[in-house]
Amino acid sequence: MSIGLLFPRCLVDKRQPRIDYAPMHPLPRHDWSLDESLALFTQPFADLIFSAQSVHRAWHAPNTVQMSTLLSIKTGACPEDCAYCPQSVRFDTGVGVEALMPVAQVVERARAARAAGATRFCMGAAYRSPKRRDIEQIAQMVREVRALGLETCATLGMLEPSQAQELKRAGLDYYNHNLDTSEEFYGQIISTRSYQDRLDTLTAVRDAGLNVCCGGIVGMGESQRDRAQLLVTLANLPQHPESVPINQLVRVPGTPLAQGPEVDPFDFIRTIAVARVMIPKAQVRLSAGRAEMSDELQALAFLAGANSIFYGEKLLTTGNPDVARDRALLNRLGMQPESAAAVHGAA
Ligand code: SAM
Ligand code: DTB
Ligand code: SF4
Repeated sequence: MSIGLLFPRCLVDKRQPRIDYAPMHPLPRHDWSLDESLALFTQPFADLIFSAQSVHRAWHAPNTVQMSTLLSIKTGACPEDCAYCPQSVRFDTGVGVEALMPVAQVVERARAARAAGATRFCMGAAYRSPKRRDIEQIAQMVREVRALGLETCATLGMLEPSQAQELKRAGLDYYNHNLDTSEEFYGQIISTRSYQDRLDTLTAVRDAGLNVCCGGIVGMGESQRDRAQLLVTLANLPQHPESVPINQLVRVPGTPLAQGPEVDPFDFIRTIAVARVMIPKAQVRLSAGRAEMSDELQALAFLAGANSIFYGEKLLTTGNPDVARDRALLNRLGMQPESAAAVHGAA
């Protein structure tokens, strides 16, 4: 192990006052065991944060945050029974039903997101899987949003290979499809589709040449072992996801998980840190749940290796910190948003 991994250079070499950890890290691995993942989770907190921060600095600009804005392009009345979700038709959550948005309206919202400083626009739909005519309309959204110089992301449920290919041809950059939790715990949260269905969609997305955005939710009553196993599954995919959203459950009244226990904030941060260590090149996104988090907890998440957020007042149906609060937080931390120029070379 390099001494640089253990001590900042400023402590081992007095001639170099610059704090530079310059750790030597091996290439990303795809052979993680559950025991190794659990060993990371159970390290003393400071040791885990140090490992995560070291890995983060080896692969990423340490003070840059990628910002995605979400838009629900089709809301509510979803036939699936995901126990966390306010959009399932089975739960009375007060979420209104809205048909697929017209393209022009989506483009207007994307333009506003770009003006506010987002570099990626993520279109979410409450589908089990999209129909042919939906894909045609969404492909047009993708073409027009991408023409604005934004990266495009969509999350539409399960996809057939041909649908993934059509979205790729339209210029889609990322597809979000979360495994949410371990295969073992999954059955307690969702009964209307299998873990294998999720993995099959991830394969279709990858084979179409799309970037994969895949992560999970902390706070559904899962154990540390389930969190560790989810990260093993993600890290052992043939190719790591480019983006890993770590959501804290938003406990929406009317959903079966509304009354669940609160997550220990340190356990949430541990999940981010272990994701950073095991999937080192990915953008690890501090995702849902930020509206309930203090600035200090979010700073800890960045320290643990999160380098991406959802940006804008709304997630899909629930709230998110407003733009002014996020701007102020990044400013106070001396962090900056990923620049638009870094994305497609756009203005
Ligand atoms: N219907 C599609 C699907 O499930 O793949 C796309 C939209 S769905 C809302 C996208 C993701 O949002 C889910 O996989 C889940 O991880 C996350 N999500 C939904 N409700 C949430 C909640 N209450 N708290 C945290 N994350 C949530
Ligand atoms: C993801 O991992 N989280 C986002 C996005 N991918 C689609 C969604 C969070 C949804 C939170 C509940 C809501 O606003 O409806
Ligand atoms: Fe439907 Fe997606 Fe919500 Fe599940 S998470 S109920 S599939 S919108």
